[in-house]
Amino acid sequence: MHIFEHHLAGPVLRLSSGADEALVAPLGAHVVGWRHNGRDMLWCSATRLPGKPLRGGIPVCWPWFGPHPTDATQPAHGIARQSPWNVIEHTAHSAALQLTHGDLEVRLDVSIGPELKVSLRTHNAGSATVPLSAALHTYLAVDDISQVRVSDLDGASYIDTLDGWQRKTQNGDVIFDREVDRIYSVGSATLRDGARGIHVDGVGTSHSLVVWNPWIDKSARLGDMADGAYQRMVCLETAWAGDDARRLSPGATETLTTVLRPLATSR
Ligand code: TA6
Repeated sequence: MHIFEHHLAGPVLRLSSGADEALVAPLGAHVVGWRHNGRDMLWCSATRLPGKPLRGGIPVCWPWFGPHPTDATQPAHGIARQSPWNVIEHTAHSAALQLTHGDLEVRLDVSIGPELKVSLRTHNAGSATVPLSAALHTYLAVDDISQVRVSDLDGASYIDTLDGWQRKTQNGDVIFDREVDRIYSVGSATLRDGARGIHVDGVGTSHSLVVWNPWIDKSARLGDMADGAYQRMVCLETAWAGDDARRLSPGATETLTTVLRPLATSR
């Protein structure tokens, strides 16, 4: 098994497809890097807070998204991203990792090709129905936030978590000139960043997509985002969040998938 040391994420698996590569840390089943056509497609912080997950890549938010629904002492975005997962498969271009949490068994599959595909499959091995929310919390790298547009959400409804969780309707492109933290009732979105672009697709497994940029003040409060780093990242997160949170019956299995598909560079 080809494992090497990442300077911030610790031991990581390397996946490759031609000159492209992806890095997956068994700690958190955390995709911490993806290079496509010689470019870093995912943003990662240059610093890491002690005892906190590395900010960036594709953190796994599971088995709850956001604050714990009833217990404020629990970590935000669940336990998966801070847990050691078992590596159960590793080929040149793919990896599978597994974690058990109570009656829930979860498997993460990552594969690299012309696109990056990440799937999170949860099985309820218990005898009770379990509430389940999650997100594949993808931090996309962008050249300049002022040029970024999310171009296919016009008319989509969303929850604005920064404005009393009010339900609103998107008017035109999503642009970033302030903190944005919204749960869109869609299954996919396309981000354009100047001549580049990427399509984030839940391939029918999700009906909620979180769009987040912390902007200046929130970034400063986070402690692991350098000054100005907010200008080089946008999160487009395929999720089970808001109205799309799930309830998993005994014996049931549900899968949340995100496919990240680079668009041909437009000149
Ligand atoms: O997905 C957006 C969000 O829920 C934001 O509200 C912000 O909290 C972000 O996730 C990062 O959360 P973290 O716990 O990783 O700092």
